[in-house]
Amino acid sequence: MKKVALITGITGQDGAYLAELLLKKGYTVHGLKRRSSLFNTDRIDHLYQDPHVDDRNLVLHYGDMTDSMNLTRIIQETQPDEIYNLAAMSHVKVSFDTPEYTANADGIGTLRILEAVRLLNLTKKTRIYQASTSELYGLVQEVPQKETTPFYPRSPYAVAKMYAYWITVNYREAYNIHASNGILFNHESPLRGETFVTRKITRAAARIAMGMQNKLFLGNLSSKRDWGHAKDYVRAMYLILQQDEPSDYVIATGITTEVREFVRMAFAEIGIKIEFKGEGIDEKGYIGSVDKDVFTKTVGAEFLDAILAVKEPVVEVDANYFRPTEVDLLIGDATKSRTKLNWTPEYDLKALVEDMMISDVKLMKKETYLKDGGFRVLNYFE
Ligand code: NDP
Ligand code: GDR
Repeated sequence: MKKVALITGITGQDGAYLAELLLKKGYTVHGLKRRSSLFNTDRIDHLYQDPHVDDRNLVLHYGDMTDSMNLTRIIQETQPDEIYNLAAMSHVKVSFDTPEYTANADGIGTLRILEAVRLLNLTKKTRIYQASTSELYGLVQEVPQKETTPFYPRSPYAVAKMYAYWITVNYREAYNIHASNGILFNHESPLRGETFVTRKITRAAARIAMGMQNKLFLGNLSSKRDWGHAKDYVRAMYLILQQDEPSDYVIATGITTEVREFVRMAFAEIGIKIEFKGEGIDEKGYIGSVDKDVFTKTVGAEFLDAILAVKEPVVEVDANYFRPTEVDLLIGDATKSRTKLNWTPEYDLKALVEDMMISDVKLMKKETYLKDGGFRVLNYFE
C-alpha cells in the first residue's frame, strides 16, 4: 500500500521540496492550497498532474488554516498516514502588522489539525509533524540553542508558534498521538520567498550586477542566523515522522553568520567585493573591487563596464526594516538529530549561497533577455 501524506503549505518553499521528496519515495501526496486571485503554485508546477488522469499521486485541495470544517473534511477524505503542518504566515516582521491573523493561522491552525485527527479517530493511524522554529528561542537564554533551551519568543509570529509547539506536545501526551515538533533554524534555497533576507540579498546582487537595480536596502545588518539549505531540512522532517517514538528535534548547522557577511558572500560569488563603511543607520556597502574573470564567467562580459563604473553605495540601511523586538543571535545544537535521526546536512553556507546566486543570476538574465528582445511584463491596462 502506498503511504499517504497531507502537506499544509505545499505551495511554500518547504512544501515544494517536501512534496518532491515524498513523491520520490512513492507516497501519494495531498496538498492544501489557498485560493488566490493569481496562480500561486509556481514552486510545485513541475510536480503537477492533470486532474483528469486516474491514479494521480499529487492532489491539491483548496483550504485554509483558519477554516476548521475545511481542514477536517480534507483529513477525513484523504485519511493521511502523515500530516506535515507547514502552512503559516511565516514572515516575522509582517506578524507585527497582522498579529491576530498570525495567531489564528499559525497557532490555532495547528490545534485545528490536531483536533481533527482526534475527532476522526485517526490518533493511531496519523502521524503529525509540526513546523516549529528557532524563533521560539528569541531573546538569548543559552547558546547554542538545543531542545532543552528555554523559550522567549520575540514576535507575534513566535508567540503563535509557541502555542503550536505546546499544543502539539499536549496532544501527544494527552491522546497518545505520534505528533512531533521539528525546531528548525533558518533554511533557505532558490525557492525562498523574495522578502526573506537571504533571497532579498541574492536577488538584489544579481539585479545590481546586471544594472536592473541600483541599491539594496536592508534592516539590521548585525543579526546572526544559523542558515541551512531547505533541501536538507525537509529530509529531517521526513525522518522525524519515521521514528518509532514521537519527539521534538532541533535541526540546525551549528554555524552562525551575520547578515552583513551574507551580503559579502553573495556578491563575492559573482566576483564583487563589498566593503562596508560607517555605522548604524549610516552604514553603507560599496563595491571595493571586481574580479573581472569571475564576473565575466558568472554574470557576463556585457555587464562588466557598467559595474566597474558604479561609485555609489549599493547597500544601505533602511530603518523601516527594523523589528520592534529583534532576535539577535541564533545558533543551533542539532546533536540529538544527528545521533537519533542520523541526519547530517549536505550543504554548508558557501554551497547554499552559490546555489541561490546561480539561480538568481539565471532568473535575472532571463528577464534581461526578454527585455532586450522587446518583451515587457504584461500590463493589464494596456
Ligand atoms: P513559506 O512562507 O514559503 O510557505 C508558507 C506556506 O503556508 C505557503 O504555502 C502559504 O501559502 C501557506 N499558508 C500561509 N497562510 C496560510 C493559511 N492561512 N492557510 C493555508 N495555507 C497558508 O514558508 P516556508 O516554506 O519557509 O516554511 C514552512 C513552515 O516552516 C512555516 O510554518 C514556517 O513558519 C516554518 N519555519 C520555516 C523556517 C525557514 O527558515 N524557512 C524555519 C522554521 C520554521 P501561499 O503560497 O498561498 O502563500
Ligand atoms: P527570520 O528571517 O526573521 O529569521 O525568520 P528573515 O530572513 O526575515 O530575517 C533574518 C534576519 O535578517 C534581518 N534583516 C532583514 N530581514 C528581512 N526580511 N528583510 C530585510 O531587509 C532585512 N535586513 C535585515 C532580520 O531583522 C532578521 O534578524 C525566518 C522565517 O522563515 C520564519 O518563518 C522562521 O521561523 C525563522 O526564519 C526561523
